[in-house]
Amino acid sequence: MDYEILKTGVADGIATVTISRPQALNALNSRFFQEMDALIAEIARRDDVKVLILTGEGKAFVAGADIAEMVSKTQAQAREFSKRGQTTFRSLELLVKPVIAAVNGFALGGGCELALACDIRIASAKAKFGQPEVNLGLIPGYAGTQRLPRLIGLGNALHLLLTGEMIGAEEALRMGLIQKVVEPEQLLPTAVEIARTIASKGPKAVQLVKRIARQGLLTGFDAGCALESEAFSTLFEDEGAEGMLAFLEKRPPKWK
Ligand code: CO8
Repeated sequence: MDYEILKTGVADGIATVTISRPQALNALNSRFFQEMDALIAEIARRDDVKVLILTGEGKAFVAGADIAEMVSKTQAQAREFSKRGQTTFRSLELLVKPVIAAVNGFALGGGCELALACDIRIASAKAKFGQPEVNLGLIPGYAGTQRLPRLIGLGNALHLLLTGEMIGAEEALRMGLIQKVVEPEQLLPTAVEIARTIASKGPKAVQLVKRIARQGLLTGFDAGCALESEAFSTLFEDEGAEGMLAFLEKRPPKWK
């Protein structure tokens, strides 16, 4: 598919994708979801991509779902629009390769929900986060009511969801919504540095960590531990054997 909204670049195992619809603060429209589905499928199959970085062009990461597109929807269409977005964001979460949100500016409504579906969130000191749907007489529709409490606890989540308040990057860091705050010019270099670190590790181990940590939150502790032992053991006759041997031989590992 030809991407119009997503500007993509791949270097050194890292795909950097910029959401580019700055005239509407990168608001999420139907075209975005088509492109995002295609992008996720492409990243999944490309052997030259190990980590995905998502960022936004201009002063927003994403300022929410496209209100101009949503305003005329019927109840049935709104349900479909919500389910469509939930499915795309779930695919992003299930993508075997780690995804880093590099939040450059406004991450509001659907934009905050997009960041929540990523694995790691870092932000520019200029970033602003919020779930302002209640200001519009709406609620989040891309699983924000579900991911936010799981990520930052019910009290913090309800505070954001009920007040619609916009918070800065430092407050988001304090709540555990994001993992790091950096100066704006350091945002992409920092994201790339984190991505490079991840890309240098055992690729199967990285994919298993993502899958099992996420799965265990859904299935519970004991089921998660069972998955962990199973996956742990599969690495022994695989890249784990090379990793441990390389350590003992005092050399860098050669991953397949
Ligand atoms: N949708 C469509 N257009 C938008 C959006 C948006 N979410 N946000 C900004 N824009 C447009 C503005 O209309 C404006 O367009 P124009 O220049 O043609 O007038 C342009 O982007 C620039 O925006 P502003 O002039 O408003 O820029 P400011 O710097 O003054 O303000 C804000 C920036 C504070 C971010 C402001 O634009 C704003 O409040 N935006 C809306 C934020 C919001 O409410 N987001 C939540 C939307 S609802 C949602 O995301 C629900 C998700 C689940 C959907 C489920 C499906 C049913």
